[in-house]
Amino acid sequence: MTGPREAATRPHDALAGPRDGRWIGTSLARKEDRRLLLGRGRFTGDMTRTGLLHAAFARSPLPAATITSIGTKAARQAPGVAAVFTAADLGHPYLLAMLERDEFVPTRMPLLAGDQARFAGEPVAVVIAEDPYSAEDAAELVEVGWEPHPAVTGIEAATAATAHQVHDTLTGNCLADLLMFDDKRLPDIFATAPVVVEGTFTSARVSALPLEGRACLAEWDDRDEQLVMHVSTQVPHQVRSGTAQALGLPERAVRVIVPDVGGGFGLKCVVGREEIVTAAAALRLRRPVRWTEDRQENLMASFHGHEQRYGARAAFGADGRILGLQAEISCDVGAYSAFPFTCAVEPLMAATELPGIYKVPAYRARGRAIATNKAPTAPYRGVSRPQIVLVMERLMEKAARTLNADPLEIRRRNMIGPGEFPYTGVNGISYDEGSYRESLDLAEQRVKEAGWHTERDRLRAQGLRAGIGYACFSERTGYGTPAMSQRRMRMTPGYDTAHIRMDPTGEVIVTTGTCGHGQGHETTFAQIVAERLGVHPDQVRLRQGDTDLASYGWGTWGSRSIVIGGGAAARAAERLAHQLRAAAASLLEASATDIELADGAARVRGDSRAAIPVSELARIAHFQAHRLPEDIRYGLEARASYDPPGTFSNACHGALVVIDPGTGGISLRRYLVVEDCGVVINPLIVDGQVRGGVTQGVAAALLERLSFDAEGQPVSTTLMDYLAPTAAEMCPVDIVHLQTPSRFSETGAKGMGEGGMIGAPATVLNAINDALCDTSVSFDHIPVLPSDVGAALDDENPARQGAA
Ligand code: MCN
Repeated sequence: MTGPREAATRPHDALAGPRDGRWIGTSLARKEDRRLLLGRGRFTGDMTRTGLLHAAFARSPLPAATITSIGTKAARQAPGVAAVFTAADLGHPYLLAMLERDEFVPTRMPLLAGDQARFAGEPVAVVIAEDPYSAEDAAELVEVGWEPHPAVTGIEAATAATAHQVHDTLTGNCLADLLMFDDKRLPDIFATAPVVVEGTFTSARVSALPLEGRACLAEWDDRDEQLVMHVSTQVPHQVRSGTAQALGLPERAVRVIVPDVGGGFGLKCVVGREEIVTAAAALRLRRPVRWTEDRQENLMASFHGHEQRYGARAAFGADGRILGLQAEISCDVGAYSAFPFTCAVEPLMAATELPGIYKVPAYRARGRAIATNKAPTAPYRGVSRPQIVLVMERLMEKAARTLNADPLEIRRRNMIGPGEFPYTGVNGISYDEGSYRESLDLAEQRVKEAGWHTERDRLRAQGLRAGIGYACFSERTGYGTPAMSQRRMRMTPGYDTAHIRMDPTGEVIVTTGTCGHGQGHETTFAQIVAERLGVHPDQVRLRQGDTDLASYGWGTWGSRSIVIGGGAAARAAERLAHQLRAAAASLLEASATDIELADGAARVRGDSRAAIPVSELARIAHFQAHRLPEDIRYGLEARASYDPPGTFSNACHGALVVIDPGTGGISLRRYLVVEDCGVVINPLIVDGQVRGGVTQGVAAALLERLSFDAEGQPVSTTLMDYLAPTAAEMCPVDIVHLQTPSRFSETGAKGMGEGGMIGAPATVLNAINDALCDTSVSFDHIPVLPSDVGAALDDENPARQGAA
């Protein structure tokens, strides 16, 4: 165990009192690592049952086609096959994600395509067999009659006047068209502004690429009359709600249990159709059924993310201050609206949060969700923030270039500064206290001290192209129901609830509606609770991911868990602490206000002999209840909910990249993150989160792209074609913490689980453009591939092309 990271550079009055104890801020090794490193994790694909059946899906080979017939006879007669189900066999079940806005067009996502296939890979039938091989073989025998029609392959094609509509009810293939802000002064501002910069900024469609694909083992429990689903998901309660709605069951008849999850990254925070079909098969056959997604299915037919296009303009004054901002945002959301968030989550977030940390006086943004014949999108890590940060940071750089000014100085002039918090933006959002200016200053200082500029000069002298880039941003985290309700989702997430109890041996069990899947919640929640109860974190067990254990909860996504789930756990622990103090006061004949909980005991303050171990209190509370006053008898337990308004963490990233002028290959040399997520509960875990996120963001900037051919067929369906980052593409990431505690968070912590991913694409892109600063080439898209660089430099210098 090490002590707290020496990083609190800001005064921290809010943390006085019980918050200022031992466990918060400690780099405890993750409790969950031992079982995972020893191969004792329990993943859905590892689970088995007597009489287990296996599911495989027959999928559409075409991106857009009318289904004229489905023949299942051959598949049913294949060896080992127990059943085959089509949409008609299951009664055409569907999921419907709803936004209560006129600008939103509701569309159903059928669990199995019945009359139309809307993307290549869409499930059309499910085969249930005694083993997975027989199921896959038989899935090939499902005979589908197709009437293909031209696929809608992208935003341009989808919005063309002659475009085929992905759903009959759409016009212009538009699922949502949201004019969020529309300042009428903007035309004048742009007409008179000394500087106007603009660009078309695009990000490719990518995969969240969790190590473990989606998976479900479903079984019918006759005793409880319950459909029990073991699902690799981030949102067990929403899987339960979706399943209950789609199959017409009461919610109590469905139980969702989440085993260990091998990553989700947002892909698993929406409800998948295959999992419900697996459950429907188990329900019909009254036998356990398992489905495990393979990599090809994952890349082709799972949820994708981040395919967006921004046409953005910003007007600046001669002093470098931004005067106005406007953006047309189009998100290629694929064929369906994912349950429960809807496909509007990307344009809504983009249009609302684009100004970010900058003071924008006049703003207009229109965000559209465009349907295409591709797999639907899910809110992949960062959702729209990697893109909006990229747009703002590119606009800042462009303005600086036009004004011949220092790009960091332009940022400083425009960002919300110290003394301006809380700041209400042009977007109506209230930004709580952060360290925007300080994190940029510190990043610049660290970059100088570490000799990045000297290294860049040295590399340039060697004939390489080298560049340094920055990005500054905030990350809205832990937002509860009031903020979420602005989106007007029929299912509005936000709050969460924790239950806590102490057993007769003094061990603590916390049950939460959040659902960690790699973020170390078993450790950090234990740290929060242990500190409030004065016990060791090893005495605290977290129970999560079980809809029968926890009250309704909203799972883990949107960097919400430490603020909301951790806040609810802290509140519940505080109530339990109150009970412990009352019990100790009664037994020690002292006042409850004089009792302190520390080192596993309840003590009378100032009297070292008057103490009782917490385990003894727990024993008495359960086994000798008559010794306690009636109002605190009968066990020790409490429940608390938390629904905060939300809080903004912030960061400044810096990168040094090198471009090989011969091949166009781009490599990352240095990476720096100055991060402020308020009170850091566990620095070790936060650093791991930052490094993981940065790696995903670097990959989005340099490697990852799901490609489709002209007919709409996916062509990156294996890891040979879809370039995932490896250690070889990464460099060490230096991390520095600032701590500005949030007053909107029970623990002072702000979320940060997406920050690495949010900042890295803009940072790397700016570094690439800096490396090309002596040319007329610059890029506003990601990923930037070696071929892009090569082609741009060839265009720039035809002689070079000849030489190559
Ligand atoms: N933490 C802390 N102190 C803070 C803030 C966070 O110690 N001040 C620690 C906590 O252990 C917390 C973790 O860092 O669990 C991340 O915190 P938080 O920002 O609350 O995010 P969530 O726990 O809600 O996790 C969601 C976030 C998102 S949105 C994605 S996407 C993502 C991510 O987490 N997917 C992940 N990190 C992931 N990490 C893994 N291994 N796998 C994924 O799928």
